[in-house]
Amino acid sequence: MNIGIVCYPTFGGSGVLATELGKALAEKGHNIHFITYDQPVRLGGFHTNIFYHEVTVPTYPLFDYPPYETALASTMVDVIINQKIDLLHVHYAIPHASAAYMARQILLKEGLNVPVITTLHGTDITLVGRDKTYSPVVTFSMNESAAVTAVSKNLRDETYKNFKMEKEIEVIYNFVDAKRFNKIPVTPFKQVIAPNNEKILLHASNFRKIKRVDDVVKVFVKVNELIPSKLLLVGDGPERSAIEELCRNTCSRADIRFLGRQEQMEEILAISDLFILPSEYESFGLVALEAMAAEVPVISTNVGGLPEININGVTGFLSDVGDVDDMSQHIIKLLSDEKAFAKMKKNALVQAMKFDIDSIVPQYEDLYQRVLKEMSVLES
Ligand code: GMT
Repeated sequence: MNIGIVCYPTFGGSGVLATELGKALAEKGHNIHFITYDQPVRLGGFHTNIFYHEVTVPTYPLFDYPPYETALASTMVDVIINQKIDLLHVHYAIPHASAAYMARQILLKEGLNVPVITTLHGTDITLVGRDKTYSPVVTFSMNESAAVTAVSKNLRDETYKNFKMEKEIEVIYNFVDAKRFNKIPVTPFKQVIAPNNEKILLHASNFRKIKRVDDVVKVFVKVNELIPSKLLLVGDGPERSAIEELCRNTCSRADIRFLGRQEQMEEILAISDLFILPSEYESFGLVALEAMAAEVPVISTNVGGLPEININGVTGFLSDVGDVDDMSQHIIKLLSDEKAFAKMKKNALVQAMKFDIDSIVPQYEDLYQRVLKEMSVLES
């Protein structure tokens, strides 16, 4: 199949998932055409059947807001015609689903019927998409898609609750390539971070308010009082300077390291003991799944899709949003019980395997086949 994938090229989970899906489909022989404004961060090196089409948005003095959606729809039309695209898969509804609708209408006039599949990732529904500034367009373009998928049951239900859906939403969970996260021994790196064999706690996010990174620091401070530990903070975003200040005021500079944005999460996970994700909401929590694939138990909140991935008392622990006492107590207890900790690490990997790339990617392929079949039945 010739498949067009539209996503955000950044470090966000939706872009990461879309890129990993494209790479996996290319491995299976499909031709994958990424259409976005920058090279997706996880794309990496050269792949024979992966192509990247950049969306450029010309500026003009009249435009206070350059019209990205129009440029995106026009690029979609161009790529679909010239690369003979069979199907367009857009990740994150805003503005990808509505741009795809526009492209599809243009192509229908040319006698080309290219179905659009929209995958909902989270904030496109729960935060941004629900805002009345966007919701009529998001609702319309979801309903006009040939199929809509959500990355968790919780996100599916939230979408039904908040939008007038005429379309059924299929759940296709996010996935992880567990092989990539086999613990790689990285002793020298570990020695630099934790020279006295301290425990290593990890958090990774885009440092937005919804991630509650301040709770990560508060939890760490409590744990470190009883168990000598180090905290690694991966990522960057609007809250970073406030978090740096909180760290300066509450703990020793030597105990916390800001690593910035990182592509090689597997190397950092390989030296980590626990992953902390205290978010206000996560539709899924792809980083938590990657942690589990690296046998790193997850201390998370109990919101959104997180309980579908992180099983309380089995693969990690779930706490109420903001309950830093509960989170730190779970960590202290777990790190003090070697046997329970070892078991939880194994459980984390077993659970992550349920979301392995080899079982999830075929679900997308089946969906593509179904959509193309339904379309050809309608046309005949
Ligand atoms: O978490 C973010 O802010 C990034 C966001 C995105 O769109 O890239 O992540 C969302 O999609 C990920 C991939 O499906 C999910 O794992 C994240 O849980 C989800 N984020 C939220 O729901 C807040």
